[in-house]
Amino acid sequence: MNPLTATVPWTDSPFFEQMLLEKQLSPRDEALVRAFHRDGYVVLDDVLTPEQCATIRDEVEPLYRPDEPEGPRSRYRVQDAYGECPSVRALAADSRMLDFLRLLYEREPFPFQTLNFKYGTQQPAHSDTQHFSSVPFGFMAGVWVALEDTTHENGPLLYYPGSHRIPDVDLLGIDPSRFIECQQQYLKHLDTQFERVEFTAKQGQALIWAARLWHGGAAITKEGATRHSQVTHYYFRDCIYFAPQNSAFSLGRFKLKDTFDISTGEQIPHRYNELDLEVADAAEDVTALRPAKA
Ligand SMILES: O=C(O)CCC(=O)C(=O)O
Ligand SMILES: [Fe+2]
Repeated sequence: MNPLTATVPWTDSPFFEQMLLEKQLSPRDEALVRAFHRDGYVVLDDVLTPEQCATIRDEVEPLYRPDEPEGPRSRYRVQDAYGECPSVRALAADSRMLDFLRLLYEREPFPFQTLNFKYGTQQPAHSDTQHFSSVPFGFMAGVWVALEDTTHENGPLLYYPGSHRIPDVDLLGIDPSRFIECQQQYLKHLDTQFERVEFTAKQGQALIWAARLWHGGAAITKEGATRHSQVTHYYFRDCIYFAPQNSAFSLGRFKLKDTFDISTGEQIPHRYNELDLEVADAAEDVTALRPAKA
């Protein structure tokens, strides 16, 4: 195991420039990786053709539930449509995305969740590590793909370049409601410290965000306007996967997330780099881990 990348993705490392030099990437890859390091996200063009976007939209359409305002499957959102829709699964498992994530993280990525949206989410800005985190920290990424053009009117994705440097919230899992409160404190400062960008995406474009990049959905200002899009969330191998709310991760107690690679169905074990782990103690859903006995 490379000690420089044992605790932090190399794109987030203070030694980034030196490591980049050693890799001798193509000018295109170097520019993309440098942008990801600096801004916490990168945009890729033409990931899908208009026909492929239409296929995903058509396959997912019957899964929206017009009578459900919120929830994993609702009038505007379908979680894990990959189960029913081959096109959703194919995008999640797209080898160009996996190759690029390998380059950014130097670890084996696997998709563990998909979200399809028919309308803008209008979600307040957040870091996805609020829901899914990892040890070592930062080994999670989201890939957002426009399945139609987005404008300032149809509730575009918004994000704050550079906000991936804001540390994670750790309240030791004492009171989950305080977790949200703490995030809201961060939110108040975001607009004063970081530029707020609305992503007016072209159909087929993808935006890859680093685990801690703050992002959300802007307001829909044209009533009824759709904003078809797909998000795939990726973890990377050889990490502990956990939900920070209800975890006391600084004390080594995790609300673990059992994850599997949605492209293969393979369950991915919690590991710490090259170390196999076993449960040391489990109480009320909170688990302590220890190195597995050989
Ligand atoms: O598409 C959006 O508006 C945001 C989605 C999001 O935050 C996510 O899937 O993590
Ligand atoms: Fe998110």
